[in-house]
Amino acid sequence: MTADHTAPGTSTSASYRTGPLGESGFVAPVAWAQPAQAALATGRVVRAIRATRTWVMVDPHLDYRWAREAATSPGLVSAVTTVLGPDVAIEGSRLVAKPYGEHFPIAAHRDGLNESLHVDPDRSVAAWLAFTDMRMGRGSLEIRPASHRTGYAAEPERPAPDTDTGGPFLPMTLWGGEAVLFDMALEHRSASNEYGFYPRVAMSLRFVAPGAIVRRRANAPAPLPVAGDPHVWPVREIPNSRRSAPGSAPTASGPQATP
Ligand SMILES: O=C(O)CCC(=O)C(=O)O
Repeated sequence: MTADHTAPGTSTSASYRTGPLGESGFVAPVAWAQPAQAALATGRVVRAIRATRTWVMVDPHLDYRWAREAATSPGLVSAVTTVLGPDVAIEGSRLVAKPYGEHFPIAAHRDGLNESLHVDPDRSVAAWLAFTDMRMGRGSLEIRPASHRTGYAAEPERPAPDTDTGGPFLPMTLWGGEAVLFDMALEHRSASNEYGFYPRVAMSLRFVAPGAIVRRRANAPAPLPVAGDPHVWPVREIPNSRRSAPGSAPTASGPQATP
């Protein structure tokens, strides 16, 4: 395989990348709201969940004011532009609410590379926003520090044998209103909500800098610019021969509806 056929963020040997967030591949906590604001937003999320009868929403930042306000909060956007530079857009988002007591784990995966999306992890960053407090047993995000260093080459369940980045998953302990930024190629997962008797609510976002998008599904909504020049978002297409990257879509085996 020549360098010409190696997609951004992939590695085929023991060459490691560092990425925009450094050796650990994550930074936390990043404040995106005051606790009271996060609680207010959670109330709106719960109303939307009841109205739509779904625990998982795709791209809520396009449809809901509470999601747009959270995604564009000054604290969050400032942290993202510090990492990616002045021009930043939201490529996509996902809201996951987990009802108390339901079996609803999300399997280990990496963001930014699946059958309908490929973004360059060196020009993008993922954010996970806690709306509710994320303490022990609440089904918080668990990340595997430094697992991004192999790029997209290593599957979550089967790290490449030449890596030394394997380690335990680290549960994120966050208050509502706090976020974690992490490398698109960092392995992460979450468990079921087994504590607290009320839903746990979080929203994940994919932020991109210009040139980060390698491939997206044809009908994907345009990236939403949130900082800098809004006229810099051409989608860079890649040849069909390079569209066979291994999928890494998360599998949520929990409830998809009926809140
Ligand atoms: O909110 C969660 O439990 C995890 C969400 C996630 O991993 C994702 O959207 O990629």
